[in-house]
This record gives sequence, C-alpha cells and structure tokens, in this order.
Amino acid sequence: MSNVDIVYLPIVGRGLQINIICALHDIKANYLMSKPMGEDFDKDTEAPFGTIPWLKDHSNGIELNDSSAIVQYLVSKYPGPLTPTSTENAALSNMYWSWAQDYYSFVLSPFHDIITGHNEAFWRNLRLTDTLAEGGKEVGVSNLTTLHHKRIQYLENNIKKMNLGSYITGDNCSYADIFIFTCVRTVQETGGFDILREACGGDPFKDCPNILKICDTVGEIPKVIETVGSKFKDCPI
Ligand SMILES: N[C@@H](CCC(=O)N[C@@H](CS)C(=O)NCC(=O)O)C(=O)O
Repeated sequence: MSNVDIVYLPIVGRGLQINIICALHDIKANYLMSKPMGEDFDKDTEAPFGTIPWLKDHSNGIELNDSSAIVQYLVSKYPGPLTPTSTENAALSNMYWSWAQDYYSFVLSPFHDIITGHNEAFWRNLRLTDTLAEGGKEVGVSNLTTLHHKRIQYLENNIKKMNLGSYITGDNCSYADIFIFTCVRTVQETGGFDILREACGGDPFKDCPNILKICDTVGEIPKVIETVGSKFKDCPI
C-alpha cells in the first residue's frame, strides 16, 4: 500500500492525467472516489477548497487541492521521465499545462454541464455559471464550439511556429503533453463529447495536425496505453 492518496471521480476529467503521471513515475497511489460519484471522500467537507483532485502524501503529511500543484509536486518529489530538465523546461511545461487547464476550464467543463444536464447556478464550489442561461442548449453548444476552435488554433499555430520536437516542450515528454493528450482524446472518444464532435462536422481537430501528432506519440507510450485501458470509451466525459 502506498503512502499517497489521490481523490477524484470515475471520469477522465482532471484525473486520468494524474494517474498516467503516477504510472510513468512508478508512484503507487491509492485512488479514492469522492461524493457524489463515490463514497471514499466528501469534497465538500474534506477538501480545503471543496474541489477535486485532492492529494495527501502520508510520508510527509502534505495535502494538495489543485491539479497543477499536485502534478508539479509529484514530478519533483518522485523524479522520473516527466521531471523538467531545466528551469526553462519547467516554465514551458507549466505554461503548456496551463493551456490545457484553461481549455478544460472554459471549454470542456462548461460542456460537461450541458452533457450531464447539470448546469444550474450554485451547484459548484468553484464557479458560478449557468451554461444555458444566455439562450439555451443550441446557443451554448455553438458558443463553446467557437471557443474550442479558437483555443486549439492558438495552440496549433504556436506548435507550428516553434517547430518543436516530438513533444510540446521539445524532444522529451512533459506532464503538459499528458494533459493535452487526455483533453484531446476526451473530445475525440468519450460518449458525452459526441455533442462537440457533431458540432464540428465529425472531427473537432481536423485542422490541427501538430496537436494530433503529439497526442499520437503520447498514445504510443506503453504505460500510457496500460493506464488508459478502455477509459476513453467507458467514461462519459
Ligand atoms: N483549479 C482546480 C479546479 C478543480 C475543479 O474545478 N475540479 C472540479 C472537478 S474537475 C470540481 O471539483 N468540481 C466540483 C465543484 O466545483 O464543486 C484544479 O485544477 O484542481
């Protein structure tokens, strides 16, 4: 039994990338599920900020309640292939991770509200939004689809301009590549995101060969394949 507890939900969301990072760094974490989709933990009362993911490392008592902080902690405390190789590489990994975090927060997460039909204001501990408030589902999906195209085009253009190596920060896989990979595959493969695939005429990343190339490279890493299993097919979002 390892000393690291990680709490999330049984969806891809902001959880699978942490599981992949643990697998690549040989961190044997205990994966616990929070209410309302599991019974191991109550995010509303046990997580300091009321959200998940949440981590506790019992080897030193540290408790972290933010996915970026969790990932940066894991790759520094338990060094492995995703540990940044220099200050510059650390900054770039952090920046590209934040691209994925913003894409997740402002595109994928509002889509979750539409997909699950759980869009009422005040249900969240973190933000106050009603994705359908300004004109219902059709307008909501159309606006989010526009934002999806904008955000991925910026990343695609940046990768093209920087003429990077196989991965987003160069020749080595970074933790940012892992999050970009889980976001892209979530949109391409999970059942719930058929709504965005349909709004994009079937292929939400058709103009993004560089993003897709990175995702294909990440998707060939044996520990990624093993950790992902059939999750993109099985999870709704
Ligand atoms: N910046 C935080 C955001 C955490 C977050 O919004 N988590 C979602 C699940 S992915 C959540 O807990 N939502 C429920 C709520 O806000 O009550 C992080 O990256 O950990």
